[in-house]
Amino acid sequence: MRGANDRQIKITHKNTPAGGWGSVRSLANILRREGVALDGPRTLTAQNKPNGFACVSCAWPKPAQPHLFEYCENGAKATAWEITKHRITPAFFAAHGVAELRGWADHDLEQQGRLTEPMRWDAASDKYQPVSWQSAFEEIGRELRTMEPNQTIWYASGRASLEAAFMWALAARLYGTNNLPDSSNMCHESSSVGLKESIGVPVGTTVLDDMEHTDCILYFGQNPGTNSPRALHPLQAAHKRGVPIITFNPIREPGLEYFSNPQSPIDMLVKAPTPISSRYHQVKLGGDIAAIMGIIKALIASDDGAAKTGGAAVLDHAFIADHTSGFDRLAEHARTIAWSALETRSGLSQTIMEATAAIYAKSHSVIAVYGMGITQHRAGVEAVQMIVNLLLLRGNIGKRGAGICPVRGHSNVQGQRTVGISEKPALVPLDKFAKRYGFEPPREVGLNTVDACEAILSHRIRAFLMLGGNFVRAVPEREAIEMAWSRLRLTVNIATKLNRSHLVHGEISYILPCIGRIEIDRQVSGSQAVSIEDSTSCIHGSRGVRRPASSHLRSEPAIVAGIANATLDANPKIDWDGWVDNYARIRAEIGAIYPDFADMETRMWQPGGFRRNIPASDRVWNTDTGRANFINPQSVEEDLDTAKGDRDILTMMTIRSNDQFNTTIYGYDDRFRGIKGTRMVVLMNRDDMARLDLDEGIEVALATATEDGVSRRMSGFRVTGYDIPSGCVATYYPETNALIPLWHYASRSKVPAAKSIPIRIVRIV
Ligand SMILES: Nc1nc2c(c(=O)[nH]1)N[C@H]1C(S)=C(S)[C@@H](COP(=O)(O)OP(=O)(O)OC[C@H]3O[C@@H](n4cnc5c(=O)[nH]c(N)nc54)[C@H](O)[C@@H]3O)O[C@H]1N2
Ligand SMILES: Nc1nc2c(c(=O)[nH]1)N[C@H]1C(S)=C(S)[C@@H](COP(=O)(O)OP(=O)(O)OC[C@H]3O[C@@H](n4cnc5c(=O)[nH]c(N)nc54)[C@H](O)[C@@H]3O)O[C@H]1N2
Ligand SMILES: [Mo]
Repeated sequence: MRGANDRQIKITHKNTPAGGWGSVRSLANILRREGVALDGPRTLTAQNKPNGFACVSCAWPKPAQPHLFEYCENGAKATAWEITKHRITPAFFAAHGVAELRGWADHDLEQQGRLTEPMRWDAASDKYQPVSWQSAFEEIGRELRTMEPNQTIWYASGRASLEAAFMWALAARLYGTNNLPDSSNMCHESSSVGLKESIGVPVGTTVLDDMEHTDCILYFGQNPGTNSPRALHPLQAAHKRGVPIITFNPIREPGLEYFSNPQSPIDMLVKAPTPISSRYHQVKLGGDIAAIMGIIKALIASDDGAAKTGGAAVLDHAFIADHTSGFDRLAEHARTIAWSALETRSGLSQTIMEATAAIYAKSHSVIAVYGMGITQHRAGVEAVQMIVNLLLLRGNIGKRGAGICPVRGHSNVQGQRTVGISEKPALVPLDKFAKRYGFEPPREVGLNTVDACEAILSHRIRAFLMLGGNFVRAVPEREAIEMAWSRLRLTVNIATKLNRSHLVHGEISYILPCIGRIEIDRQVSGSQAVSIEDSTSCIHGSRGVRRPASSHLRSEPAIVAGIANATLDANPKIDWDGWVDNYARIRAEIGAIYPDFADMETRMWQPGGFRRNIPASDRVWNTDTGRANFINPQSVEEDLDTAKGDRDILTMMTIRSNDQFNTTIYGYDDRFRGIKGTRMVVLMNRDDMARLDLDEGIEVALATATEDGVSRRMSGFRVTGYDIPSGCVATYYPETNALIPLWHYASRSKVPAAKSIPIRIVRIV
């Protein structure tokens, strides 16, 4: 095994621009490592192409006119990871017991390659042993039939197709539960809750075309260089058009500073990367609400001034009058709040907030883009709504070149919610399900991710079924969760790669390996296509191009059908096997329940996909007031996350490196941030280091600074000086998830507040 000790650690303290030769080299290395250096590049040419496959990495939209190579470094890495030549066979599990594998690093587990056969954990030998699909389904069905439906959880990570997701949600409801949490509960649920209240849709309002027609882009807490690199193309184009791009982020993310397009020979040769952000403001962690309030305060002051002097209005009063509700309360709040409070909380000066307001006011059409830096705080929902407030002031929703753009994570996470994976029955057309399939769906609210963790900790759950993902690694409170997990009666993991969740298992545990989206999915009626919905609500067809990693694999729809057949009573209106024979039949069912999806069979092949109806994009507001709501935030000055007054308590964000996809760790380098060979760093402001007497490079422990009687502590972090606001630190996710209390989440959305964990640095003596 490759151990941490064999790696050379090198920290250069230098940011590298996104893209460029570094990106080309990094991709070549990974293709070589996965054994696909020769045929991998051909597969990549089908990525995000009409009639090709939709990238398995992020959810950034796929343009109608794709580039010759419509993929980025990280999308290509995700492809290489899935099409790897490496395999985990039953011989691997015979050689390595589960207790031993639990000691392996996450990277090493997934690096073993694709899972190839269904496996069942054998208690006597503590090993996973091969099992037939039939007996796997029979035992799972037998067990589930003995349980109360609400004692089971049907989790989905956001990658599975619309077809698989629809079947998964339907199977869970026929079985009798709305316990359908998904990765979105840890991600953009703050958007789903916040946007629904503000503008009546739980999703963004922009499409790619808006990027081409915008006059100004505001970027809050999202890191496109690493997490949605194809966004750098439209950003680069916008920059070249002279569009101001104003970024708010505690750290200077290289992808938001400079980009060298690896697909443009000129960019690569002239060696001068294009700047991306025209202004970069290093806001304090959780300081966005205050920063935006400052911008709003400046806008309202100018508008009030103009009203007095008879000058041109700064706000779009006609839009505010015709389309919105709640303006006066917000305006009053902005007028009265003190600049000093806003400066302290945001870490930005009044001048910066006023200058941003001036640029915003000059721009006809403004887009606000955001990500986890906004949603993963205790006030995550309010932060989302604050961005909407800013946009509404000048009618920047529902006009070309403007709108709100949450950047979703997993490639189909938004789509899974659209077709029924939700713990909230109010969001699902249950009556239609009841009518079409002749059953009474459960009506009570199910468990979201945090609730599911609580229920597991209090031993109320007997079975956990996982359609993709790595739940135990992704959630907070890792130690307690791992301990409680082994008390589960049944754990079922539908997966492509081995991960920690498979090793921390229940009394009966199965690994059910599935084919990936890049692979050819052959069923009775021939090779099948699937579909996904991107961050801009466009639905795309996707067709695999590679031979499956093993002949024993089954598709996700086939596995869901296997579990459903073994668990549920026969239903004459549902032909699980027939649906699997021909996925067009599943799409017909989706279309029958969700009218937006009618005729998706042909429309999903339209270049750029087809867009669902998003009423807010047309200024139709499905909210409680029938208008777009300005929502006045409660917590502008207050820091909900970290106790005030104690300067030894720092606020920690957990971030992604350039070499990972969530809990999948491709490697130990973060090229963009100049960190090589390790992920066990704590990035700190140098003044804080001096104040706390911490030298560069020393090893420290981190302890969660909460007073709930639980001690959460991890050691082995290397102090690393970094350009980050004082009082803030950064570590990598998922390593530090053990430090996040389960109760530390966004109010109302319950998204774990993974970007604002109060911690203390503990010297090791
Ligand atoms: N290659 C790759 N691609 C991915 C993923 C991956 O792991 N690897 N993950 C996918 C998934 S599921 C998701 S959800 C997305 C995640 O994509 P992002 O939303 O970019 O998530 P993070 O990497 O967690 O980074 C959040 C950014 O917010 C900043 N930030 C943190 N706190 C604050 C704050 O209080 N205010 C502001 N303004 N900024 C803040 C951080 O510095 C960082 O730049 O990416 C998806 N795409
Ligand atoms: N501290 C901290 N915690 C976080 C976050 C953070 O920023 N900080 N981010 C949160 C976010 S935004 C998210 S989305 C969650 C992610 O949580 P999850 O979605 O649960 O985790 P992933 O790491 O994306 O799941 C990886 C696993 O998915 C399986 N897989 C990959 N492809 C497929 C496929 O095609 N089919 C199937 N069936 N399985 C597949 C593989 O076995 C792989 O091991 O983590 C959250 N946790
Ligand atoms: Mo995510």
